[in-house]
Amino acid sequence: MTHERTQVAIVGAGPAGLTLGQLLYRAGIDAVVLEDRSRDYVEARIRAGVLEQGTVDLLERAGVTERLQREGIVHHGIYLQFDGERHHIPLSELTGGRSIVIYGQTEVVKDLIAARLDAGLPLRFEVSNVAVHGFEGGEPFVTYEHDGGERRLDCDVIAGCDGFHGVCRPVIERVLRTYSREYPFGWLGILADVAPSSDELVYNHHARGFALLSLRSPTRSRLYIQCRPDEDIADWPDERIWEELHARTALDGWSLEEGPVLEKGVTGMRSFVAEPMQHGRLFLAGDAAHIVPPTGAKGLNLAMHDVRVLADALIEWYDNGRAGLLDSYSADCLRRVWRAEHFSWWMTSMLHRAPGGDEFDEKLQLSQLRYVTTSTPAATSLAENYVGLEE
Ligand code: RFL
Ligand code: PHB
Repeated sequence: MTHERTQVAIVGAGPAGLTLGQLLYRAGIDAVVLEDRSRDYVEARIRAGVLEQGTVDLLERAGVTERLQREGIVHHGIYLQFDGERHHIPLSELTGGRSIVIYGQTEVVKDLIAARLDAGLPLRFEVSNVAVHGFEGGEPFVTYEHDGGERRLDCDVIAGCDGFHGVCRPVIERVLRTYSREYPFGWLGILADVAPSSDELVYNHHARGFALLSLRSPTRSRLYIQCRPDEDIADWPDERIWEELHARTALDGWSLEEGPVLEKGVTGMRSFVAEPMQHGRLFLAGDAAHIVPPTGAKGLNLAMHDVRVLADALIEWYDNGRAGLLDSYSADCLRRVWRAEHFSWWMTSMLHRAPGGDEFDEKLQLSQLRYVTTSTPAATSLAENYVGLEE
């Protein structure tokens, strides 16, 4: 068994783990990041695309925004489409000038990995059998296998940034209270090699089901349609996906441009929160602690907020010996988590066709959509949640 020591052991090289690593590095705190997948796999995974200003600011603090500043696309609004009409929600106008930035999570992750490796900092891909120990006392450590050998990593603190299917949350299951909701639908998403047909994101309510028009760049569209949670992607040749997208987004005087499909997949939808987000010296951050359905574009942004709070708490602890911020870590994160949980659930309920639902449900959704697109206070509420509430 090879022994090693660091200050913070970070499990998971997603946006949460990698950003935490950079923030700590910049504060002079050592960390080792362990990831069970390969670098290629992590850099190819297509996920979120909408960054709140607070997320961009944090990446700036982490020193990884050179490409984001060049390639990120600032949006000042979104559209809600229903009943054959497209309505604009002017996010910036309603929130005192705040906006969102379109830049793929995949690109954020690539930038963070490059920064970490360029700085010569430890980031181990393809580790296996990761297990966390000793966090109930003062001497936590992580064991894992790498390059055919067994390793032990001693540390002061373990950051569980290993996503929803990771190992850190299950080991403290008995001290956690969990809250969850499964939705009876999923999203089928495609990345297409075609310029976006709309200048801003379009969230579509339709009798056939929800559809979303998003983008990754001036030449790449990202499009989603509501589907069954267990939908078999093999049943969806490209022509059928485009047909469905056309049907759900049709609008007089506007048309959806098609292009080669570069990637496609189905993702289930759930809401989930585990409380508290800490046990002893083990801290959970990001999807390891909570999940939101993607309709509010909040998952990545929440993960970034968690690691900001955690980094500040660790810096305070190492620099001044004060544990106050570490002790309040969970409570400080959960306030924002629950706001995002509500917003994501609300957007999801307003925009998706509920299987088994009836016309009454649809009438309520349409009434709510009409309200948020005609009442300035209602639109403002949506806008301030969408761009991300201030602390
Ligand atoms: P991640 O990204 O899942 O990273 C966790 C990492 O841990 C690794 N891992 C392990 N490593 C070592 N040992 C183990 N035992 C391990 N088990 C797992 C994993 O391989 C992985 O590399 O979690 P993190 O960092 O908390 O980041 C969270 C975000 O990825 C997630 O919330 C967002 O992608 C959610 N999301 C969106 N969020 C937004 O803010 N805006 C959006 O527009 C948005 N769109 C989306 C989304 C998620 C989607 N999917 C695929 C669920 C759209 C979609 C379709
Ligand atoms: C995306 O571009 O992947 C995206 C955008 C907005 C969402 C969810 C996903 O609400």
